[in-house]
Amino acid sequence: MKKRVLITGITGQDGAYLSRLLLDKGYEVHGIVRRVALEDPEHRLWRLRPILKKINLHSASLESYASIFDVVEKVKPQECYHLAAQSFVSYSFEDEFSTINTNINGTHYTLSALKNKAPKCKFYFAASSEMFGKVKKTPQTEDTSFYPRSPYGISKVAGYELTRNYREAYNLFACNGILFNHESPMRGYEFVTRKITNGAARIKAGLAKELRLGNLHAKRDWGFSGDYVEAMFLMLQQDKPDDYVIATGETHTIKEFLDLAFDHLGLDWHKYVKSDKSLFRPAEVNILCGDYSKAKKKLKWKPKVNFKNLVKMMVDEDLKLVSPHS
Ligand code: G4F
Repeated sequence: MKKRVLITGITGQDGAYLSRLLLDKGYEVHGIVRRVALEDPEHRLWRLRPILKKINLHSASLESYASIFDVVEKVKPQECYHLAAQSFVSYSFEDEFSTINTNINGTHYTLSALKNKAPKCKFYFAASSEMFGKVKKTPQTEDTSFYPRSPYGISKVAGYELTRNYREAYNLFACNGILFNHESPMRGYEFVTRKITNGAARIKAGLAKELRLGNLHAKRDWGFSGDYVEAMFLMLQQDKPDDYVIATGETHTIKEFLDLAFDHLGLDWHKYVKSDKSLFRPAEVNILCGDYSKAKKKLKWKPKVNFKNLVKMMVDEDLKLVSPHS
């Protein structure tokens, strides 16, 4: 009998990589999507297109306990990866209520439905390095205290605590993956890495003349999503549930990302990048750098794709997309 897995947020970057990984491992993959996604698969399910026939999609909303409960009752998963969230930090400042309500309630509903209908199911929560916010120390470990700087970060701290509490109070096999920024050619266009690689490719192809960005001084620890979903999987294969930092241990500025991306195309970014004050955040996270020693020791996990190759991979794929016939 195949193992049944339920993935919330299956339409996103991580959902797409994780479903492929679990299909390869012989799982029966179920995913929760919004009803609108099923009505508009061309635009909303593009990341899943090559595997659509191999997975089972269920319509439900993170805002409705009843809808999550129904799917959990129907699928009775043995593993559940809760990736769904309003995950764009910048937008969380504009609509803090919906970010906080959806992210916290969605996590709570999923945990509660599992407790009631699939209490043996192993649960993974997509926690985030945004929880460290105004960092207390560098590099950040599982023991570094949180100081979130955005409604998004606050919602993730609450999700993290809910996950821990369901583990301690209800004996659920529940893990927090404290994932640092992770990117890929399937990254959404609103995040800075994809905005840069897509922008650079469009400039190279003559489709754009400039790229407007906000704070170029922020530092991030950027890894590859394909590597990070393996860590999620490994967390749920352990004997005991626990929390893990998943990172590369390296930090780079947005400027360094620009250098590599534009250099790769033989361009000088200084000629094209324009500073746009409206893209600065009201409260910024200046530096993130993760220490993944615990994951290395316990999960035997380490990142495979380094910063330079990640940037190159993303630029190459974006160049193909903007100039498909060259
Ligand atoms: O790419 P970003 O939007 O990612 P951010 O805010 O670090 O969040 C991502 O990583 C988190 C893990 O730490 C996840 F939890 C979260 O869901 C998401 O995946 O911005 C990165 C940095 C920021 O400092 C931002 O101010 O890039 C800076 N930046 C400068 N110009 C910009 C821009 N960010 C965006 N999105 N767009 C700009 O034009």
